[in-house]
Formats: sequence, structure tokens, C-alpha cells
Amino acid sequence: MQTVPQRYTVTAALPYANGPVHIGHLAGVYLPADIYVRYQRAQGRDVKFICGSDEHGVPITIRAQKEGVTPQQVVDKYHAIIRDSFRDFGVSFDIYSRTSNETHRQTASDFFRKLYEAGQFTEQVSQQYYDEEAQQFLADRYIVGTCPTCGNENAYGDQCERCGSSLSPTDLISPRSMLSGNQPVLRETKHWYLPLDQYEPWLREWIVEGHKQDWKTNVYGQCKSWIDQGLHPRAVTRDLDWGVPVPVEGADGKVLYVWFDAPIGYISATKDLLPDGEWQKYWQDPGTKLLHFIGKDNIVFHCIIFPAMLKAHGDFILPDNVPANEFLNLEGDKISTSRNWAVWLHEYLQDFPGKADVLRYVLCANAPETKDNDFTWKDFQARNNNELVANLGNFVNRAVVLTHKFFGGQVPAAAELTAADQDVYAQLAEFPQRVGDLIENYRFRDALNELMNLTRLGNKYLADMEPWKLIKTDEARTGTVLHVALQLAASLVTLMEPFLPAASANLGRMLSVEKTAWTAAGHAGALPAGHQLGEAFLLFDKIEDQTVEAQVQKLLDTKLANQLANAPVLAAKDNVSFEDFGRMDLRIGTILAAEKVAKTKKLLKLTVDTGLDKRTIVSGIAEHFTPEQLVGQQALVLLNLAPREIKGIESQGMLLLAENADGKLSLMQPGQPVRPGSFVA
Ligand code: B3M
Ligand code: ZN
Repeated sequence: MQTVPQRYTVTAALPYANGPVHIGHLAGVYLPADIYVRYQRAQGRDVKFICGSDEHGVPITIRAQKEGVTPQQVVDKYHAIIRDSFRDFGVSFDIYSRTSNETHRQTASDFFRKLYEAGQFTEQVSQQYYDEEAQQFLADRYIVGTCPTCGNENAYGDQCERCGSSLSPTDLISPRSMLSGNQPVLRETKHWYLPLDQYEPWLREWIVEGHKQDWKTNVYGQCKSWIDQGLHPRAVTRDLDWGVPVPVEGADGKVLYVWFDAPIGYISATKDLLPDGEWQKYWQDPGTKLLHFIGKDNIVFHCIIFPAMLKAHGDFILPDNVPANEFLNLEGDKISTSRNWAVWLHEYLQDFPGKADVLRYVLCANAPETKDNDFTWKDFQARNNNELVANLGNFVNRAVVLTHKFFGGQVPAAAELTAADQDVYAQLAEFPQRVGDLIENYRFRDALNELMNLTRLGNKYLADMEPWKLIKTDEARTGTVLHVALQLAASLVTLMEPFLPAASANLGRMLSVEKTAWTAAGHAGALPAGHQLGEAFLLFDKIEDQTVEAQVQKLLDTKLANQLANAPVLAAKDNVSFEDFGRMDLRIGTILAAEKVAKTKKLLKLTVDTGLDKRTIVSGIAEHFTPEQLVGQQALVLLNLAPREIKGIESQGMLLLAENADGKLSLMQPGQPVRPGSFVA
């Protein structure tokens, strides 16, 4: 028997405010955290659910540089988009704060100063790359150069994205600064380090011995391997002009490393939520269970570095568990912001308005809990149609519609219960505990499947009892059957709420009941005889083939755009003299007529007004343009190309076209219409 903690502090990783959030974020972190929290609240427990935007660090300044705006503009823009996406998907944070605010600056500063004054840091001077033109030290991500392993000329200072090698900036051959393009120089700089090596014995005892049983194997395994490899001092400051300034003498131009300040953001956000004297309970009282929901790339920061920081500080409790998930892929490919290979949450809701719960369902049913998983639109459609519509929706719909049809929408009285009815009630009684235990153990997919077993039970009961036939012979028995079925439906309002909060609210409206406490959802009787139901409507509707095909097409378009963006540009030709170039007579002409050349696939015969004359040009563009698309258009023409005969027609010049990387041709046209014969020079 687990003892129930006095209260829960549940955090979800602070997303970088350098882009919108996508299905991978939701599936890996925010959805499991939200299900957990909603369940605990339904159990009547004291929970604070904490999150906010991570607004510091190089991810933000790089994005600002790319978009040509300030870091503040970047975080303001994406903070709002991310916050709204979470709200629209029903992620029920008690607070969604941001690390650029004053509470956080103060809290992170104080945290650093306390460790500094207690002598918890070591200082080290090291050589780092400096851009003399930009007058800045360069973060690893700001240095590109040739990978010593694979020769990729655009490897980053911390990693080569082609061969996956992890690098340090001095490994790069011919490094260049992303700020000025110049070769950076090495300069001395001083930084403060958290001596993780000193925490190794304690971390080993706390994690390897203390949490082998209760942490997920993927989390425990990563931690153990880090510790076994030996821990090293870790710099907690950076030379950067965006972040929390290092609050000690002699640290001009230095800020806290983003991974030092970001987890402190959980504490700052709790302070933003609660008054002084209250927030401390959620971070300092040992009766509090602290949980961090994260993705697998954040494990070391939450299981090793942040706990070492908390331990060094001394005032705080440590996480009880860090239920990290693996990654979600999209249609067989790694989700990537820079390649735009993602389903963005805000775009999904534009394409599927009112269907936030459908995505919640699919992402939970297919969550990457123990291994990487794949999201496909076919699976999305199948789960919606076969599970939400045909199972859950169908059960509820039949129970409610039949009650309206046969009993005027009033819950009929139950006559004597048969063994089958009693069995259904007995099974119902077990569901809250069964679903709850799985949630308590972070097995959200299994929990959801268990919930669906309740609707399967309901469907089977109705199929066995056939109230739609029974009504012809036995109205009282029909009433009993619907009475029993409706009790199951009412339980669903509570039991599905953590997973499908909007659908739960809709079902509550349809049945005209409120959700109950979690355990009470196992007791039949929420809907007494005579209770008037609300209107019947469909909780979920079918998703058609063309709807998901459009989404697949959108992804194919992205793939093509990426291929085009990465296609090599043709090598340069040899130089020509100015005189040679001057001999070409280039003009703008207007196409007056166009027709296909008989018995050819590619040729069009064009009549072109060149200003000097109207002449015939044969062009191999019939697969790219219809004659109608061309008539009236202006185009670039080489007039003095020696005439030649093509398929018995004399072609007097050449139409010049631009060829895209995918082979598509387009006309070369002046920015605005010009007089035919206008000279091009
Ligand atoms: N922002 C990394 C990420 O978004 C980082 C998490 C911070 S949690 C304190 O994946
Ligand atoms: Zn490489």
C-alpha cells in the first residue's frame, strides 16, 4: 500500500520559446503530465502543476538572428503561441510563467549567489573562441567548421549533424563564426563550475541504490551510465548577452548557463503562483512529492545536475520521480523544427477545430513511453473512427438516444437486477482503481486502454441485451438495461476526464451530471431514476479519407520543399568576355499565339511579338505550359540565335526560362509589363 503524500508539485519541462510546440512535445511531456495531474485532482489531492517558457540561452539568440529580430521579440512571440496551444489542448497548468520575468531573475540570481557564497563553485580559466569583429565570445552553436570525423563543412561547435559526432569547438577544422563569418581566435575567459565529480558518491547512492526500483528503466539506465562514466565539473556560466546576469563581481558580460537557470524556473513559477509562506511548502516540505515530466533528452539535467544544485543549496526537496518519455516520430521520420517536419499544435487546431481531444487520445494511445514511436495520419484516422467513434461514442450514443426514444429522456427505473446486470456493476466497481493504479505508475497508454475496456463492456452489454428489440416485449426490462448502461456512461464522465477533458465535459452536459470524485465513479447510481438527460449529440465524428490525405499531402509538400532547398546549385560556367556577351540580342517579347506541334509531346509553336516583327519560335515546353497559359504573357527571348528547323518549322530565336531544382520551368518576365522589343542588358 503506497502512502499518499501530503501534496504534489508536478513540473513539465519548460519549452524553449524559440518555436511553436508540436505533437512530439504533447505526447512526450505535457499530455502524460496533464493526465497525471487531472487524475490526482480527481482524487482530491493537493497538486500544483507548474510550467512556463524557457526564454534564455543560445536557442533563443540563434532564432532571433535567423528572424532578424531581438531575442525579446522572439520570446514574446513564441511564449504567446505556446501558451495558447497548451490552453487549447486543455493542458491544465496552475501557472504557465516565463523565465524572462523579474521573479525568475531574482530567484535564479539568489540561487547562484547562495552557492557562490557557500563556496560551492570552482573557478576555471579556459581558452574559448572569440569573434573579434563582433566582440563576443562564441557559444558552441555559433561556431561552424569542418567535422574531423566525416568532413562535413557545416558541423557545429558541439555536434556534427551529419555523422552525429559530439564535438567541442576546438575539434573543428577551419572554424568560422556564425556572427561575422570570420575565423575566431582563442581567448582566455573565466567561468564558474559546479563540481559534479564531488556529488558522484551521493548521486550513486541516491539514484543507483535508491531509485532502481521506482524510476522508469530508460531513465534509470541513462543516469547509471552517466554516473558510471564518471562525472566532471560543469560550467554554469556563459559569455553571452542574453540571460540572467551572473550576480558577482568580475562577471561582466556573463550570464547564467540556461540549464542552470531554467530548472530554477520551476521554483520561480511556483512563486508567481503562490504567496510567500505558501510556495515554500511545494518545494521545501518533505511531505511533498516532486515530479518532473520531461523528454529523454533532458534526463541528465533533471536527474543529475538539477538535483546536485538543489542538494548544494540545501533548502529544497529532491524529485521523487522523473518520468521521462522517449521520442515520437512523424510518418517514419524524426520530428524536426528546422526541417518543418512536425504537426504543429496550433496548425492542427486550425485544420481540426474542436478536435483537441482526438489528438490527445491518439497521442496517449500511441505514446512513446518505453521506446520511440511513430505518428501516422492513417493511425490517427483509424483510432478516431474505430475507437473514439465506434467504441466510446457509439456506446454513449446508443444509451442516450434510446433513453430519449423510449423514455422521454428520463432515466428509467431499474427493476430487479439480473446476474448479468450485477456482473456489469461489479466490473464497473473495479475500474477507478485499475485505471488509477496504471496512472500512478506512469503507464498512461495502458490506463487509456483500460478506460476503453469500460466502454467495450458497455457496448457488449447493450449488444447482448438488445434493448432496441426488447422494448417490443418488455418495457420494464428495457428500462433496467438502459438504467444500467447509463450508470456506466455517467462513470465515464469522471474516468475519461484526465484523458479527454473536453469530451468529458460534453458527456456531462449530455447526461446532465457533474463529474464525481475518482473512487465514487465506481459506484453505480450517479443517475437516479427520473433524472432528466440533456440533448443527445455525437461526442466524436468520423474522419474521412480525404481529410487525412490532405495532411499527408502537406507533409509531402514539406519534404519536397526541403529537397529543393538542399538541392545543389549547378557549378559555375567559364567566364565570357564582355564583347561576347554584348553580341547576344536579348529582348522582352509578348506571346501572341501558341499551339501544340502535331505528333510531338514536348513542342509548342509560339508566335512572338518582338517589337521588330512577329516571328515563330518553337519551344520544348509543352509539358510545362498549356497554350492558354502562355498567350498574352511576356517572356525573355534570345532574338539572334541562328534560325533552325524543328519538325519542319523554322524557329527564329529562343525563349529563355528558369529551371527550378525539381525541373519545373517558369517564364522570365519583367517586374511589370514593358513594350515588346524592350532591350535586356
Ligand atoms: N528548454 C529543453 C527543451 O525544451 C529545455 C527544457 C528546460 S526544463 C527546465 O527540450
Ligand atoms: Zn561529421
